[in-house]
Formats: sequence, C-alpha cells, structure tokens
Amino acid sequence: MSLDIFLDDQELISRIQKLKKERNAVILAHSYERPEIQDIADYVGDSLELSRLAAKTDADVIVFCSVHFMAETAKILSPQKTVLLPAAEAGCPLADMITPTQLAIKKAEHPNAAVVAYVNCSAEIKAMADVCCTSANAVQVVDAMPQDEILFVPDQHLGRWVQTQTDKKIILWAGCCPTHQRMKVKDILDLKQQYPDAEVIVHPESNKDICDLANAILSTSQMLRYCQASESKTFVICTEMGMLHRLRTAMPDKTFLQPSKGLICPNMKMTQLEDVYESLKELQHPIEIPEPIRIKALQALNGMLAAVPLK
Ligand code: CIZ
Repeated sequence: MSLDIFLDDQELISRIQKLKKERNAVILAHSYERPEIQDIADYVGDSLELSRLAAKTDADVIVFCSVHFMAETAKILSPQKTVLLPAAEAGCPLADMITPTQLAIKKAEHPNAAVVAYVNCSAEIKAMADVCCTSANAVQVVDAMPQDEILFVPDQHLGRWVQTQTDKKIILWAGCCPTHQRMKVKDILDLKQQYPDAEVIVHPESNKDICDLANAILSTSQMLRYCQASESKTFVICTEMGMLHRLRTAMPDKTFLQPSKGLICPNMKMTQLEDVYESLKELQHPIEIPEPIRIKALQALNGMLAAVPLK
C-alpha cells in the first residue's frame, strides 16, 4: 500500500488535478458516486451520457468513477483510449444476474424474439443482444424493433414498466437492482404525509408498488431535467442517494428527500479520492475487452443510437 493514501483531501485533490493535466486525462463520475467524487469530476451524468462524452473528448485517459459495466461501455465506444476504473472491485449485482450461457439458452427458447439489453450488463451480454437501451430510451428502442416479441434483459422491473408502455410482447428476465428493491411503500407514504406537495420521482428499476406511487417514472438524466422544469419545490427521489447530491448542486433552492433512510449502492460508493489519485498515478485499472466481443457490443450500442438518436 502506498504511503500517499494518508494525504488529506485537499492535498489529494491538488495532486489529482496536477496528474490529470500531465496525463491529459478527463474524470467522469456517475450520478450515484460519492459527493466528493462528483465534485472533482469534469462531468457527472448517466452511464451513456458519460460514455459518449468519453468518445468525444480529446483526452488520452478516461478515469471513469463508476462500476465495471459503465467503464466497459466507454471502452466499447473508445477502444483507442485508456479507460480506467479506479475501484477495480466495483461491480453491479444486476449485471451479474445474467451470463452468456443463460442468455444463449433463453434465446434458443424464443427464436423469434429480439434481445434488447439494458446497458446495465457486461460487454459479453451486449455482444449477444440485437440492440441496447438505457432507462431513458427503453420504450422507444423496443417500439423501433421489427419483431413483435422482445426478450428484455436483465432488469425485470424496467422490462415490466416498458410492457405498460408498448403493444409488443415483453419476455422478462428475472434480474433486479438490490438497491432499488430496498425501498418501502410505507416510507414513501410517511414522507408524503409530512410533505403533501412533494412530487414522488421513481426510477424504473423500482418495484411495481413503488412505481404505483410515482408522479413520474424517470431515468437519472430525465430526473434532473424534470425537477428543473417543474414548478414544485419538494421532491421525494426514489433512486440511489448519490443522485440527491447531483440534484441539490444543480437546484440549491429546491428540497430533495429520500425514503427508507437513504438508498446506498455499496459498489457506487467504493470509489474514494485515494482511488482516483492512485488510478491516475499508476494508470490502474485499465479496461480491456477482446476485440470480437467489443465489435459486436458496439453494434448493439450503435443499433440503439440509430433507433433513438440522442438529443
Ligand atoms: O445507466 C445509468 O446511468 C443508470 C444506472 C441509471 C440511469 O437511470 O441513468
């Protein structure tokens, strides 16, 4: 272990800034990351927004403060760049709920179905899909497919919500995000009693009973825009608690609350300032994807952009 990790935060931040210049690096942070990581990032956003920024930037090194599948998505889009995941162990339980073998079996059971893969999955699963989607564009992507049957992987709750918005037949995969599953109806109703004017904003990875309480069901990037446009002053935000820092930073005059004593994704909280510093200093941990898998995964991501061009 390097003695550098005993540096105080101010010293760490100034060394991170210096190394960033020397390496010609850019720091990206997902909206679920710790506040201090969001604050040092060049950009904060959802996984696809950040990956697209990574592809556009002139930086040689992308420090992607997030979980493994997100940094992998950036590498799929930018193979020539060095993409680093500061906390090597930061994974995603939802992404781990589907393996290539399991998907191959399910595809054989439903030969006429198009496979639509939520971006929260590994490069191998993206490579086996017909197209990818995000929580912001899942309905449009599904509707754009020529097939009437859709095998939607790996999040059952996003798939179930898409089913309420489309005439296509959605075949669900049994995956879920353990963090979103922790929310309780009673906690939201208690907050609503305390703040009757608050709007309840729910992420579509949530259970149906939580979605049923929502004023709006939105991805993280949509939440930001919705709260900015809304005349409401108070919001109950039903997604990982890092999003509250993002919303409070963008709208200091509005109030953002969380049910269930705060929802924390342990993987998203793994990245600390020390990890970002070590990552830039030692160029660790680089993401590598075998080229045949990367090319196929890229086709699925490009398929999504062709179906629903990003604004
Ligand atoms: O893809 C993302 O960034 C996630 C996990 C959620 C969202 O709604 O943006």
